[in-house]
Amino acid sequence: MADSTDGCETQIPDFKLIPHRGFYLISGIHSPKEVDQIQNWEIRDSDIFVITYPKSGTIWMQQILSLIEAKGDVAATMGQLNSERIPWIELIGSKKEFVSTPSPRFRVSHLAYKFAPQELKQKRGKVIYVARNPKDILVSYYHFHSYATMLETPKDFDDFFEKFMEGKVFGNRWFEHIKAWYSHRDDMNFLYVTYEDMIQDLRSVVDRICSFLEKNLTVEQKENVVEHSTFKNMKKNPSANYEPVSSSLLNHKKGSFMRKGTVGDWKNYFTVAQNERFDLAFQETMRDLPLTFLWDIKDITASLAPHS
Ligand code: PPS
Repeated sequence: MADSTDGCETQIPDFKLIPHRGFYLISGIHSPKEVDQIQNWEIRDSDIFVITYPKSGTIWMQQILSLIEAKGDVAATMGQLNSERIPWIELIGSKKEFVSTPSPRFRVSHLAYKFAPQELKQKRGKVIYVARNPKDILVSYYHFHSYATMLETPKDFDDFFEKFMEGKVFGNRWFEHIKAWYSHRDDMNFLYVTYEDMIQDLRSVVDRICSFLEKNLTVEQKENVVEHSTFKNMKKNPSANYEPVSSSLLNHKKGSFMRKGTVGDWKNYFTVAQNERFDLAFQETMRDLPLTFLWDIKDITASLAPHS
C-alpha cells in the first residue's frame, strides 16, 4: 500500500514496511493502532526502557541488564531469549504482558521519541539510550537485512546505503532518531551510553548503569556481568545470540546476530564518495548536538594506551 503523503513505500515478499505518522513499521509485526496506544501506557517509577536505533547494541544492553538483575549469575539468565527477558514494546500484543509483569519491568524499543509513553517523558521510569556510530550501524543493518526475513534483502550495499540515508528502513533516519531522543533527555530520567564506550571499557559502563539503576553489586558480581557480556561469550550463548529463533524470522544460513562486534567495519564498505556524503549529512544534522563518536577501532586502542 502506498502512502501518498510522503510518497515512500517498500514491498517485500512476506512482510512490508508500512509508513505510519512519518515512521516505518513492519506489517505482521507491528500494529499502527497498538503503537499509537503506547503513549497512554501507565509507567511505574521502577520501569526501565532501553531505547536504540536498530543495530546499536540492543541485545548487548539486554544481556547486561539481565545479568545485573541476576547479580552476575549467568545460569539464572539461561533458557530464555534476551528478547523474552526484555521484550520490545512495539510488537503486536505487547501491552497485555507489560501490564501483568511485576516490577521492575525492563523493556526495549526502536521507536521514535514521539511514540514513547507520556509518563516516561514526565520523569516516571528510566531510559537508557544506547547510541552507536552510524556508519557501523549502516553496515550492520545492511547485513541484518539479508539475515532477517521480515526485512527486504537489499540489491547490494549501494542500494542499502541510499535507503539508509533516505530513512526508508524500520527506524527511519538515524539522525532524527537520536536527535529527538537526545534533545529531550532532560524531560526523562535518562542515561546515554555508546556502543563504543562498551567496547572501550565495559566495566565502567556496567558501573554507570548500576549507579543509574541504584543496584548494589559486589566487585565479583560486576566482573561476572562483564565476563558474560563479552562478544566471545555471547556468541556461544544460545539465549544471548538468538540462535533458537525460528528460521521464519531469522535465516541462520545467511548470517548470525553476533556478526563482527567491532568498531570501524564501515571502512570495508563505504566508498570515498559515500563517506563524504555521510560526513556532510552528519555535520549538517548533528551540529546542534554535543555528541561525538569513535569511528575506528584504532581510536579506541589509542585512548586505552598509557599516556607518556
Ligand atoms: S537489533 O536487531 O537492532 O536488536 O540489533 P542490535 O542488538 O542493536 O545490534 C546488533 C549489533 O551489536 C553487536 N553486538 C556486540 N558487539 C560487541 N560486543 C557484544 N557483546 C555485542 N553484542 C551484540 C552485534 O554483533 C551487531 O553488530 P555487528 O556490527 O553486525 O557485528
